[in-house]
Amino acid sequence: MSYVEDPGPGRGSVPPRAAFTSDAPSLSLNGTWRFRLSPSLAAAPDPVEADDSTWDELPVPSLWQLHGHGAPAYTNVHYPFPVDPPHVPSENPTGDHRLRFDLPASWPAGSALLRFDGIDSCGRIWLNGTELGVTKGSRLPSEFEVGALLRPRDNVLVVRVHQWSAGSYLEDQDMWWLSGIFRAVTLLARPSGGIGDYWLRADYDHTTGLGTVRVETGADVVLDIPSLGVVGHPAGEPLELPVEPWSAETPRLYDGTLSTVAERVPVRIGFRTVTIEDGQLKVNGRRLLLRGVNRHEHDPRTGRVVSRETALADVLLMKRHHINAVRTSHYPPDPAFLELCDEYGLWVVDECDLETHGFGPLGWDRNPSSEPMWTDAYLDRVRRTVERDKNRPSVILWSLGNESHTGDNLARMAEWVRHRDPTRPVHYEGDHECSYVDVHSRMYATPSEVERIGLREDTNERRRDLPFVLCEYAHAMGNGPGGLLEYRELFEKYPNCQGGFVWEWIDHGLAVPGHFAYGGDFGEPIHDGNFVIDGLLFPDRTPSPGLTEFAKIIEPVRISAVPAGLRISNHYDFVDTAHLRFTWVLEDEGTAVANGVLDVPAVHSGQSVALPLPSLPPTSGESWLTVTASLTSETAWASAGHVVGWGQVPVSAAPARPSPPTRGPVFRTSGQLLLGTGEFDAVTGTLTSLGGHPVIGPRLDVWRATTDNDRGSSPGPSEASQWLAAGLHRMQHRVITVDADGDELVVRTRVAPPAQPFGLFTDYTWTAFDGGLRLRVDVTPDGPVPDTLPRLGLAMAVPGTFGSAEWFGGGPGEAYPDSRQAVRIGRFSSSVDGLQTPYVFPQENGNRTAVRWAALTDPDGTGIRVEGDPTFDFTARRWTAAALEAARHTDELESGSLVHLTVDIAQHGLGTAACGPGVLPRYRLVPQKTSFALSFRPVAGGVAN
Ligand code: IPT
Repeated sequence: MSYVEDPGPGRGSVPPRAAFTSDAPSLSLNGTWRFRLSPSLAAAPDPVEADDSTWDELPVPSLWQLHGHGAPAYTNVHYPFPVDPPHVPSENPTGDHRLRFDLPASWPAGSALLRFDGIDSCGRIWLNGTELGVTKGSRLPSEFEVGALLRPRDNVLVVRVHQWSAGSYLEDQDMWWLSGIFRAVTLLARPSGGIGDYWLRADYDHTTGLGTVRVETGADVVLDIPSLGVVGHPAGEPLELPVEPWSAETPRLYDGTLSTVAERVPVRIGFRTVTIEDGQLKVNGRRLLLRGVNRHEHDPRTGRVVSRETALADVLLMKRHHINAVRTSHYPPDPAFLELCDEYGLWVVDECDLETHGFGPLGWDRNPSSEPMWTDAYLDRVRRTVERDKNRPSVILWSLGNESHTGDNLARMAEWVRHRDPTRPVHYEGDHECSYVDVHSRMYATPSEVERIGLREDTNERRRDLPFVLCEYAHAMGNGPGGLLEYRELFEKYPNCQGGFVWEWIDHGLAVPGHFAYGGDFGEPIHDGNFVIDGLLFPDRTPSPGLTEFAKIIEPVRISAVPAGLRISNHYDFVDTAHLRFTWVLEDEGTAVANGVLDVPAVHSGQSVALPLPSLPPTSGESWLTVTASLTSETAWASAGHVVGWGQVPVSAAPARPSPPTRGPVFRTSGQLLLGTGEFDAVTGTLTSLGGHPVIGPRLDVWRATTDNDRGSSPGPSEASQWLAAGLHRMQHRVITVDADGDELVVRTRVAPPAQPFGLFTDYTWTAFDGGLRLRVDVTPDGPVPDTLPRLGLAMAVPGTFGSAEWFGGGPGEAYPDSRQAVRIGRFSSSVDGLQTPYVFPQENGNRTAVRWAALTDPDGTGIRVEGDPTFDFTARRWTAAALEAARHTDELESGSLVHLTVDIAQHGLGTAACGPGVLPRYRLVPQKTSFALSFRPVAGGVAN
């Protein structure tokens, strides 16, 4: 059997060992290589004897499909090739890579290792004409001994990479299929008497405050930790000493050195102990609450080639959004990422490079997890994971892989891990019985399922008594996730429910001219469309509203209104609030009128204090006190002033304003009705002009451009399919009467879709007052209306010149009923263009909620203003909901000559039905008899609102 289809591990490499650097010479072989792509192994000429002068150039590391050779392809679960294990297609794109290199003059003779940090999916390697071996396990390192083959000048390194191999059956993660040498290539001199491998175990006893450090390595290695006064401590001997522990909140690392006469290795030591006690996962004696995300490695231009700068950008964004944990879904990341997790403080679930999901749709028949021919590959993969990352204090759980069902090979992996590293528990979600894992893990469980787990009603006693985590939840595809608050409440209520990891960190969109591409955009015959666009970050790492919401949900300091004033609760797992400064600002209808500093005693982890409000000056309008907790001084990951928590206390409600006297009557002219500042069409009764500005509508509207979650089924038919079947996107407006006698204009209509017996009786009652119009809308469902509506409100259009928005209400960002914790009440402004959230796959977005009033104006301040009774939601965009629904990429949305405005009394929630539970009952918009009122005023230029 060809090495490509051999289900076993690669061959020829040295045993796996820890990733580390030392003072021994090393040579990066990253750079410009020669490259030739052949359509198959059979068609690929000998790469060793080849003349590469006619080959293309290719950067290494890279993925060749992103450099004009072949094309990316995306599938989620399905293998893009016949499921015929361990065979792969004969048409197996084969990329030959060649590099000529010289050694630095100072390069020492003797042993040297050639290290590959990642080759996708299988590489065969030759140096100076001698074959070194074969790599498999795309996101795992391989090292080959090359000392005897090196020459001072003109070394020729040849790496033949196959897109498909038997290993591809174990690498069916939900991501792009991309191939190449995508992580670093390094030559490492290995001095004789040097440090081949080491395991630096640093435990912490929270009852004594003592750390214990012990180095497992070869003989004659000594440890120095200058800041702890440790000098020349021999490896193998435990050493106990008082230390500050490491945690994600206090990532205290001690710099040290391991040395022999021949080599020095810098080490960074974090003291911490992971335990499972009383059914809880603890570090240093404290229960953890994992406020985590699943992180794939992604860059919109280079794919899974992720630089240290990009990894750092991820870590900083996570820390600044209060995220404290990462699951490295679904493979070990570039080693630099874990070093950054150590340094900045993140709890890590380090996951092995393993997923066989494509067997799922086949009933798991012939699934590698239970076939003996794959056992060695499974063990090889977990061994390389654990050995590589064993020195990272941030790693607190080993995860065997993802979505590979269950089987002996997984149980064998767990057994190996437990034996090799008893200090870290084993995670794997697919062991539903929890027979070989230490943590009970689920994905996308509903809040009520989590509640049952919290109540420990499980009849499986072993599983019942384990700590519980959601390794995936809150699928962040498109607009969403909705419903995060309900999970937080459960994690805080049940000690065994220890949080989870949002799916997922970043959209995997690939940058192409004009937009980000997703599955199907490269002509793939089978693909899963935009299911790969499901992150909290847009592909370019701009935070999406979902991340802003998640950050608010998990903020470590919570500030809330209580009858006596306000409450400050510390939700850190370890630290008190002494590093924070509390400030307040009082806003009168969104304008700051007073501010100050709040004197807050240090609140311990898990504790809270109630405080009276500061003394405040009187205000005249609706006013809110906003209290903010921010960092007093700079940290490694944020500057001083970075906000870690905030809350609002209502101080005074808007004064009751008597309704202004009405100004009638309605006049009729030719084809028009005139009422106050408004002109109406005499036949349809719709407003055509307000204060001289042409307008269209407002008319009842219940449609929104469906979100990925609206289109998701959870299970059962999606909301979107029900709405579409009902025809909610094409309602017709039948005018029953237009009654224009006296001071009121009353328009009775029935709004209904074609082919359906149901409708919504909708009455519009217009009155005029000095300076504007008041509208009351009464909606009465008639007949068998659908179970839910996307939204309920009005749609209208105003001149495209009204491109500036200002409002008093929820902001600054978008919000929906089950995703609205991140907005505060204030006065905000934005361009209409700036109100849009550019979801990679266009869909409903940009809703502003709890709005008291909003104005849309031109650059001179001329426009219209809408006032709520008391509040409304709105969107304003330069295209219709129909255009938004039809668009498949952001650059298909074209601005027209109008601004389309929706003004709603209700929106349906978002939910996470794209993968997970749908909209919870309390956030569903169920049609019922509804009345609401709004006022419309023209605004004159230069006049303040
Ligand atoms: C789950 C996968 O583990 C994850 O990789 C991703 O595909 C996610 O779904 C959806 O985006 S598995 C699914 C069967 C719940």
